[in-house]
Amino acid sequence: MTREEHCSQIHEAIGAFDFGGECIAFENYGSGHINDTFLVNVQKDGTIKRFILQRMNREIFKNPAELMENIVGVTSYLRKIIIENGGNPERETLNVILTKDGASYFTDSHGECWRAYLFIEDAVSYDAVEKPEDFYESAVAFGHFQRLLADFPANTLHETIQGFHDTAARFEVFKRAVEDDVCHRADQAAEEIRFVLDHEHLAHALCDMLAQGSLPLRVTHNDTKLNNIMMDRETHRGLCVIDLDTVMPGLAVNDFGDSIRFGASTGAEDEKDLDKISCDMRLFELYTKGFIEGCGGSLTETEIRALPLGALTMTYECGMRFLTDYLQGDTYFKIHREGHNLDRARTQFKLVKDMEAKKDTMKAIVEKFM
Ligand code: ADP
Ligand code: GN1
Ligand code: MG
Repeated sequence: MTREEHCSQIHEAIGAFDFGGECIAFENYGSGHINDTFLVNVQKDGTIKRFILQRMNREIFKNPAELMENIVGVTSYLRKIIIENGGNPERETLNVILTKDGASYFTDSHGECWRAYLFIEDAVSYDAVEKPEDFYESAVAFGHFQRLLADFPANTLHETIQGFHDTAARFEVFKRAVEDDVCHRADQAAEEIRFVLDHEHLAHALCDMLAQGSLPLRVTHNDTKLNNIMMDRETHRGLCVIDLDTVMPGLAVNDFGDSIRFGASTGAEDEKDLDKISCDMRLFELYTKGFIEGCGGSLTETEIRALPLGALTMTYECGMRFLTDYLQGDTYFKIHREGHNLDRARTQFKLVKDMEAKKDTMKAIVEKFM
């Protein structure tokens, strides 16, 4: 697609939504790995209002209607509770902007699907922890999010990505990718492949606990990266949990673990210098405290004890997903350089090793909060 075609596709999408004014500018926005995000400026009566416009990833989200049904369901549910609690529903939850036809998303002439949200003003999302207190606040907010959804009718939620955190199933997909080696990249990743195979127990531990009934299924976020939460610029509180594409029944310990994987790492997810990568136990402790508080006493003792395992599992799983994508030719996660997914996989495995070495410390930390 040429630049002009690309621009005209975005204009077509902008024209479809009921923004209540005239679009005067748009730009690429954010650093998510999945959707294409744009910031749209709309002028009305001399003032500028901002919106988020997203092209949903059709390769990944096969059923946009079901996806948007989940998001509309969850955000309207949250909206009610926020209003009851005297909060601001325009900032504390995502607000879906309908199309001029009253639909929750728009399909353009190329078959691409788009949605729009109110832009959450005076808030910021971080790609790395800048202040430890912010990480603590994000933990409270992610825990609170789960608690708010405790009574949401889980049976109304569609599974937007099948087996999203079924680590055991992902292990099978990984093994197939190694066998098929469609891009002839397995040689370059021999050490990382060995690491995944040697740690197969991590693919099963939580799945087994779930199957045995020792961990409850809850409505969880499932993608609790630090940049999936908007922090209030002024109060520094976790304001709004965003990126709701994977809100589905899941494990609380996975929500905890995914946050640790990303936010408690001392380096970026794609850092090439592995000496810079470790799991910061001070951040681990802050997050643990905040998450348990945010969950408001709803976590069981078994869940709390399994929090370190959640961190290990999510980090292992994410590394395995990056490596699978590298082997399959980078078709899932957006990449910005050659070998990007392999670099990402390497940081995750370095983190797993570091967490294994710090297992007793993590255990002692969570026990403090029992
Ligand atoms: P992806 O699925 O690609 O990660 P996200 O929904 O997380 O997409 O959006 C990408 C980024 O855009 C977020 O990390 C955040 O910085 C920004 N963003 C998304 N929605 C909003 C919003 N409603 N208001 C302000 N910023 C937003
Ligand atoms: C993706 O959408 P984003 O960038 O917040 C991915 C997560 C991974 C993460 C790794 C739907 O999250 O599962 O943990 O990248 N989301 C999806 O950074 O696959
Ligand atoms: Mg995101």
